[in-house]
Amino acid sequence: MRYGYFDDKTREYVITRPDTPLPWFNYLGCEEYFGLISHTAGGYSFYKDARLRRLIRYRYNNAPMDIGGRYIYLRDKATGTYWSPTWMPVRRQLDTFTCRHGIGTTTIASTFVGISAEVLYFVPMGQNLEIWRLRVKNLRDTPANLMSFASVEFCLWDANDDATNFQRNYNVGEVEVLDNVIYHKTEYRERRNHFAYFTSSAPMKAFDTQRENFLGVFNGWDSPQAVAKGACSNSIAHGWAPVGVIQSELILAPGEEREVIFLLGYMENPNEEKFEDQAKQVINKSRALPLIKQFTQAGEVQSALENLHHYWDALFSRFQVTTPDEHANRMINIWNAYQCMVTFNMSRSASGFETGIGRGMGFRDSTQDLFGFVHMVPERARQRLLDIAATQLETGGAYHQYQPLTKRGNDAVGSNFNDDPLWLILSVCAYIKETGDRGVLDELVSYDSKPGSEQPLYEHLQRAIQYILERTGPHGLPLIGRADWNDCLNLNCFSSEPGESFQTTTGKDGKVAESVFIGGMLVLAAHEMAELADYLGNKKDVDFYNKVAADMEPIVTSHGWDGEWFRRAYDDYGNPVGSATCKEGQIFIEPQGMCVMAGIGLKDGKAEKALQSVEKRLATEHGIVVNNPGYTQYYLHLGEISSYPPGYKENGSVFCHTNPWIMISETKLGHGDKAFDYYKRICPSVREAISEVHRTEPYVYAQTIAGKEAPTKGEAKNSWLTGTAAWNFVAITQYILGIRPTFTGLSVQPVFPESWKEVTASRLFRDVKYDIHIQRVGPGNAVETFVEGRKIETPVIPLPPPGTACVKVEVKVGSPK
Ligand code: BGC
Ligand code: IFM
Repeated sequence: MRYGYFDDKTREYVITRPDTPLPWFNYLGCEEYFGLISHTAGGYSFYKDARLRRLIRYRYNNAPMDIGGRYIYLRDKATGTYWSPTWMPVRRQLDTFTCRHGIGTTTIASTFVGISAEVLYFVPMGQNLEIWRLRVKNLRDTPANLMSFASVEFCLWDANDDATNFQRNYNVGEVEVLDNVIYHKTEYRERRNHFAYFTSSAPMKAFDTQRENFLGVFNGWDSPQAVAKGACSNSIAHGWAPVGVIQSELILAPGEEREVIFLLGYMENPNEEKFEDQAKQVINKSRALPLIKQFTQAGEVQSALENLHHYWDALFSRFQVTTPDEHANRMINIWNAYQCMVTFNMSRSASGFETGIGRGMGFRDSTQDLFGFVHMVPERARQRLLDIAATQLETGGAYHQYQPLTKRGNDAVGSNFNDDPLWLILSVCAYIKETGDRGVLDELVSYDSKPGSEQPLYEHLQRAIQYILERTGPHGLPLIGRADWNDCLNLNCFSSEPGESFQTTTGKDGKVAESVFIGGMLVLAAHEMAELADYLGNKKDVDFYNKVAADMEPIVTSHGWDGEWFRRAYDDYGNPVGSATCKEGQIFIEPQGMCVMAGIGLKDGKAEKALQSVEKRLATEHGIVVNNPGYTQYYLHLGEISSYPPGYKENGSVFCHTNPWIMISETKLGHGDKAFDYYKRICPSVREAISEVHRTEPYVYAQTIAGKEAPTKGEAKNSWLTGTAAWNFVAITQYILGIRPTFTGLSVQPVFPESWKEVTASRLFRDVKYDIHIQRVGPGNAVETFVEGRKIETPVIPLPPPGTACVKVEVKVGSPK
């Protein structure tokens, strides 16, 4: 069942009824000011940091789930009837409802009692403010006398404190109302540098800034007493809960339409003013006034909207494809690319499932996210890499997480997730393949953010490999540490503090648990390093890294091989995990994907066998589950993985992040049909048709889909902020379509379904536009490549002479060789 449809022309998902299975979110802003917005206008905004600079208050795990946001009420004076054109929070049955979630814009429209209303929300480029453009039209043949109430509840900036420290925060809230603007000033006393403003293009008839005056102590947002009465009370908040409510009059002749613009903005006094105003302790309101003047004009709003569209046009136009499959087209050209940009901006901080006050940036998460956005924002990717690398430790290990504001590693979470450093190699190589910017390797980057410890980025990569080589276990496989990619597979014995939500101690002083996954990943990373060294002309390192891979490979294929598939690990007692000899958790997806991607077992049939086992034991109609059978009880020596009931999260769900590893592996074996079949099973656009089962947004990937052992199989959770976005983009574009950046040029080597006759693509690569035309001329995957009509002998297109704007590439797939 569907709750809307894709409008690919306008790049929007159009939700046609408000009662979706869950709140369906979108994001506003793409620079420093951000917001989340649900399809019924719930959500919140923040400046740079979802925890420390939050503008709008939002309560997680609430009932209803999504309440609090950017709400406008309309009230008909003649009857006293009031409603929200966004359905929430009043939830009056509307005559029509649509929410168009677009790229950086959300437009919610409805009609009720002969009045149509539409609210467009977006953040203009270059600005720290959001626009709500309300258009109201009188469809009646009599005049309409309406009142609008636009409202926000202010967060007292630090979202964590805001949600917990009431003995303090009921006393600190301060506002000021001056010349049609509500200023939210809390915190100005001690920090003197930031404030929010809320204003409107129409004159305020009245306002409220104290929540209790607007709602009434015992009312909710669904029935504010001021709206019921038709009048705000011009309340000024002294402590308690500051809000911004702007009441305006809308008297409309039959057929008349009016537009009112609301602005919510963030403003900082510059440092010198902060200093000067210390004595006065004032916020500099005059700084906000020019912006208010500008963005309350319809023409300015329209051109800001167009600028935003151009920004996204430019990003997306770097890679556009036409395949025979509309789902693939839609995901690659629009939604998957968009989700990759959102994970770039948000990492794992703020979503419907991440509160914005939890973890900072993940080392492993952010390095992988880069695969999906590096072609769109290469300069920003470069900076991101340098920031991440600076949190690496001198040992070559890495902090698992770091704070985006301070850019320092997080001691509380620690550093011994032993796969982490290897992701930096894959990520830096992806960046250089995309850009050719080998100079990045010479950038001096500190270790553990310590001044004086700076070394070239290349050395960071070398130390990452060294870190693994220095930490191997009894079978010669890499030690797993706290965990590898699977954060919840905690095989070592770490003493847990009393009061921790799950226990990871076995009471044995364990240090020997090993990871087959990291073994495979080391082979992959060492191959990358060898290729990189070759590109740099460094023969010594080529040999060294080839040897690292060659040494680990036989260890993986002996101790890491179970007979039908790759084992997952060895626990701290030396017993295999992910083996037919185990009672539960006999097979895991991760080592099958990682080892085959690393090229292990391609020649001796192990890869083929492993993928057959994946199909037999793990694949379901909703995607491929992470392990099977799921653990039915808690095991101290396995840790958090077994804290989840079978079929959920790391214990047997379709952990979508890993599915593209199997898609890529299938292409390595030449199985285009199988790869694309797996692609479609978790593809949001395909699953749109079963939205009532899938439940999260049909336009973006979720982290997990409940697995075959779960009572709610097929139900997705934790949408938006997941490494799934980047990896699926890589699987479909670089492996199934085969359009893959390499150090020496763009390579085109598709492994797509036999039934596909033709694919075209336009790809900007190192400032040159590649017009690619792929045609199937026969079965199989062998290619013949023509550049500007001339046949070339490899699938890698040589870099054209400087100044070349466009290169035409013809690829014939299935050519008899
Ligand atoms: C996982 C969670 C887990 C957490 C613990 C996350 O990355 O997705 O399942 O609870 O890490 O560290
Ligand atoms: O690999 C991790 C990732 O870093 C965060 N989310 C969960 C994944 C699997 O545990």
